[in-house]
This record gives sequence, C-alpha cells and structure tokens, in this order.
Amino acid sequence: MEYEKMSHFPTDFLWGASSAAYQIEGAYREDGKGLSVWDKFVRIPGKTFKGTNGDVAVDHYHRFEEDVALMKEQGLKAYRFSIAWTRIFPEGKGQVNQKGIDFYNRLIDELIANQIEPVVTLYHWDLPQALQDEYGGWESREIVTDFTNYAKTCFDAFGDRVNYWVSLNEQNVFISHGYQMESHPPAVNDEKRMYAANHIANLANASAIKTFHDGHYQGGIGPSFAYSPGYAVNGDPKNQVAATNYEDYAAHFWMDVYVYGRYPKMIYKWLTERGTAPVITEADQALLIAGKPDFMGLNYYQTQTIAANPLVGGVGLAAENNTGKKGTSSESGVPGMFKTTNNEFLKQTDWDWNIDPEGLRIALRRIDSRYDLPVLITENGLGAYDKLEEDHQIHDDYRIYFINEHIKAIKEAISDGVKVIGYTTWSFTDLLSWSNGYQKRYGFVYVDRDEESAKELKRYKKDSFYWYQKVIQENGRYL
Ligand code: BGP
Repeated sequence: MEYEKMSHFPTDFLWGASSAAYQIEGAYREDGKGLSVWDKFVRIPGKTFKGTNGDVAVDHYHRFEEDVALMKEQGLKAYRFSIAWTRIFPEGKGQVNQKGIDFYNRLIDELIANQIEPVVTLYHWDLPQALQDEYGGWESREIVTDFTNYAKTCFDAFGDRVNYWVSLNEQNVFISHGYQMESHPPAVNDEKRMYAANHIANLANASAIKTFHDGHYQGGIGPSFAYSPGYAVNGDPKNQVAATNYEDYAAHFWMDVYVYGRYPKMIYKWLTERGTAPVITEADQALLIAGKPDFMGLNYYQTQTIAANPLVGGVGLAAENNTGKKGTSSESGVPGMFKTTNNEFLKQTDWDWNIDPEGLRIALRRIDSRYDLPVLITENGLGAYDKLEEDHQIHDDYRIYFINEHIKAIKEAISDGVKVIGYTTWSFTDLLSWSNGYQKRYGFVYVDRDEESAKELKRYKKDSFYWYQKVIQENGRYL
C-alpha cells in the first residue's frame, strides 16, 4: 500500500514495552515470596546458559520506581509485566501474602500516577514449586481450581485499576519446552503427559477467563500466544500440505481452543492414533466454550518456512541455539507432518531467529480472519549483543531498524482492517533470557550486568530508547 494511503494509528493506541516477573524482579526470597519451579530448575547444572538464574535478575523489585520513571521519560502509554504467583500465594494456594499484594499495588499505582496503562500477565511460567511437588503442577486438574483462585485474588485486588489482563503467557512454549524439549521445568519428555498437561492448562485458562467475565470486572482478558506463521517453502503441493499441517499443529491447536473451545480435527485424530490425545469430558467442552477471550495477545518474533518431511527417516525435533553462535541450529520437524527449513529471503539473528517484519502483518491478518478478535501485540523485539561504550551510550541501530520495520507492518495490518489495540515490545529494560543468560539483550534500557556479576545494575538509555520516544510522540506517523 502506498504510504500516504495508509491508515494512522488510533489515538488511543497502546505504545508500550513488556517484561516478566522472573526475568526482572530478583528478590526471590524476600517479603514472604515462595519458591517457583524456575527458582529450583535454574539450579540444575547445565539447564541455563552459564548457570544464570533470576535470584537478583535486574533487581526491579527494589528499583521499580527508577524503572517507571524511565518509562515515563520515554513516554510509554502501556507497560506489560507479570505477577509472580508465589508472591501472592507462596505455596500456590491457602493464605494470601499481603506483602506480595502490596508490592504490585505500589507498582500499579506508580504506573497510573505516570499515565501508563498496566497490562498484567497472570502467569509467565513461574509456577509455585509447592504445587509441582504436591500434585505435579499442570498435570493435575487440581490446578484449575488453584489457578482460578489466584486469578480471582488478583482481579479483586487490582481489578479497579487494570484494564488489560493476560491469562497464560505462551502456553505452547511452556508446555512444549517443559514436557517435550526438557528445557523448561519440569523437564520431562513424554508426549502423552504433554498433551494431558496442555489440556489442563486450557481448562485453567478458560476458567480464569470465565471467572473474570462472571465477576464483571472492568476491561478485558486474553491469553498471549507465541505465533510463528508458517510459509510453504515453494508451490509444490506436498510442501503446501506440510505448511497446512504446521499451522494446525503449531497454531490452531491452541488458538482454536481459546476461541472456539475445540481442537483442530486433523491433529486430534493424529494424536488419537498415537494414543496421546487428551481426555476431554463434556464438562471440559462446556468450560472451554464459556472461557472465550476478549482479545488475542500475540507474541511475534519470527516466521517458519515449511517443507514436507517423510514419516520414515524424517527430521525430528532439534535443539535451540542458546549460545548466540550464529548458524548453530538445524531443521526441526515432526516426521510425516512437516519440517522447518531455510528461507532464502530472510536473514537471521545471532540466535538464528528469522527476521521477518512482513510476517507480523501476516500473523495479524490470519488471526483477524480466523478469530475475528482484536489483537494486542504483547511481545516483539530483537535479542542481540549490545555494546556499552565508554561514554555509556549504546548504539543499537539494528534494534531501531528491526522495530521500525515491524511497526510499519502493524500499520499495514491496521490499513488492511485488523483491529490492533497496542504494541508492547519485548522488552523495556534488559533482563534475564530464560535459557540464554544476560548476553541476549532486548531492552530500550541497558542494564549493566552479565552472567558473572550483577555489578551495580546501572541503567543506561540506548539509542532505541530515544528513537521509540519519538515514535510515540508522533503516534507512529513517520516511520
Ligand atoms: C518469549 C517469552 C519471553 C522472552 C522472549 C524472548 O517466548 O514470553 O519471556 O523470554 O520470548 O525469548 P528468549 O529470551 O528466549 O530470547
């Protein structure tokens, strides 16, 4: 579309940035906080890059006022963060820890005093270890009650000031990494257990959403889904079928459940034949349908290019590049279904993620036409090595380029007619990358720490900080 003919961003567009509790807060044993599965998992040798953990992270728990002041200076309209379940319920259920409520009250009040809309994620992977120990966490239906109770406690405590709630962050990621790739807790590789746990997570998600709607709280709620749209590598119908398989397997398998309360037929049949399909009761069905989100949260980083993959001798699941050594990842797939392959039109990051701004427009269009829901882009950004110069500047022109191109793609999608509520980039400050340590940086604000030492955790504004400040001031008019 010609630039002049494009729609403008709505005046109430939520320009923002995001984070997650475990990746920024630190203070992992303070003020009554209980331990989460990540507090334990990071202590298993070899599980994270150079053994990094979030014990201190970037110490946001003690520095949130400084961080919010930086958000204010940048002009953010929204800030997405997550609540640590273990601060509210140290054991996952039972007695509320008032100090946990107090902390998030202070943070939310500080944001609102600075005209920044809080976007609150209820679950960004830090499950209370007590629930993992007691009944296996996501593998027990008991978690539906406990998660719903935790969610309701948050709605009651903060719902008078919060208009945007995210229920589960990237269920597809925490389930597949936790029960197949063994790279997140509980580090299991068992397909049947994975799909059973995933179904229970769907129920918990729907139950929290239903509770929110039944309680007539202000605002809206939806899950954040990690969607990497798939393209067929070429016009060969075999590759087109593979790409169709990929979309059902990697995207509709979650989003169809969120919106329509049903699994894609082809995948459910495939799982049934393998003996790994989840058990779905009639009550489950009713709950899934009753828990329809108000918006789709979209975490978009990249696309995948898809080719056919033979059943016998086909490519299986590959490990991820967690070292930042470019070119160390390989094709990954499901034999008989699809595999990912190289796209000659796209460049990659140092962690081998495809750089594809146009893919964001495609993601938005596909979500809009299949689900007809407004979309809140809850994550998008570039993980890169940044260099702190002697004069404390950080010249991250590559990040400026990356985000600028993605904002253009959003503008195209809005011009196409998609309702996009806002854009909270990943991330506001640098933070801990779950499996990649501190060297993979995403923030507008540099935090001076590394894998070896927390140093003084000083904050420095990157070039992208000032650039995004201007984008916000101009409401994305000149890109
Ligand atoms: C998403 C997560 C975030 C964040 C981001 C970047 O999957 O929701 O928490 O970590 O990806 O990923 P990474 O840190 O692996 O580069």
